[in-house]
Amino acid sequence: MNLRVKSLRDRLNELNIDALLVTGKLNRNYLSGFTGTDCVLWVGQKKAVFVTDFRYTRQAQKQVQDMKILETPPGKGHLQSAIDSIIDSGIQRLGFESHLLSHYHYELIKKWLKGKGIKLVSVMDVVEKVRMVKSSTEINLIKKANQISMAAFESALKQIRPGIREIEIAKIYEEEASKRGGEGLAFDTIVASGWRAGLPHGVASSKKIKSGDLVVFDFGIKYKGYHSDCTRTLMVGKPSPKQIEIYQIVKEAQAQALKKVRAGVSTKQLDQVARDIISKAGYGEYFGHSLGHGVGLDIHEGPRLAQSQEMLLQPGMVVTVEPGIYLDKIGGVRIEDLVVVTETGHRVLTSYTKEMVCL
Ligand SMILES: [Mn+2]
Repeated sequence: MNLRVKSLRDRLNELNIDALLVTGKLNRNYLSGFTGTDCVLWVGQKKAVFVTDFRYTRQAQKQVQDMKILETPPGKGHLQSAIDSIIDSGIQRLGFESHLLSHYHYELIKKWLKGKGIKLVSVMDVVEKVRMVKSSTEINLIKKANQISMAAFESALKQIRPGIREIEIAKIYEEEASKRGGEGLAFDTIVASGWRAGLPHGVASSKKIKSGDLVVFDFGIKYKGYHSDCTRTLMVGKPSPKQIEIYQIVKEAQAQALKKVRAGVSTKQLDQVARDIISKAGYGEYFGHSLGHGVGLDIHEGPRLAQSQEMLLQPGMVVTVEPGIYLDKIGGVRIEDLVVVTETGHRVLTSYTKEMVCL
């Protein structure tokens, strides 16, 4: 039984649609189990249809569960075949992923549906909401991605010294991750040193690391489609009082927010815990991003731990907790853990110390 499809079916009624047309790549793969690329699917209350073409039919027969597999003939697009099968199925209200369907394709669908008595209904983040709560299989894949990533990080860390370039450190991390089974990067590795540590997303550059630099190292990989995400900030040489001060504030904000992560806690409230600590210390305006985000098939997915999102955490969600302070010239600090939400609290996956490490 395909539980993911079942969860989606449970939501169709409240959305007032008979079926959902799924065009987003990660959503298609998530619902069907298919790991290839070209396909479209739709899920109705009684029926689910998966459309691919000759190149993928055999793979789909092996991977796709509880869906009728349709092979689109050469010269006809997947989307059109999917719409044809919808027309034949008696569906009246068809939901589509408005955030993942291009205007061009929307217009095409409208044309194909003309006079067929089917209403197109715009919906958003329906499958994404199902994806937020991970199964134990998914959590194990994220754990594995994280293990590989942490080991690669600890190797790369040993090479940080004055004179080496940020990009060299990033490459060492990336190579070490591949050697251990990593299947690509979750995002461009951030190694941001000195003044560049003040750039929240300072992707590794040719800048040489020097003594007196804080180094923000934000890294993650992919493993069987799932992502890992971690940040540590290292000190090269002797820290200044200001560097120690901002490090300690971020560390405290991270620890206090992390402590409160458990099922039933509001995402907005968690962000507030960290924000209050940083603001009271006088650095509120230098923490210009939200506290964290969900991690799964996508590196940034729901739930967002942010002022703009009021949602209660549920067991099985996997989120980051990553406050930061970013200053001009002096640089910045971010500390990020990847955690699994449980009924009674949370499990931290990222393992490296959060004390200030001076290299
Ligand atoms: Mn992150």
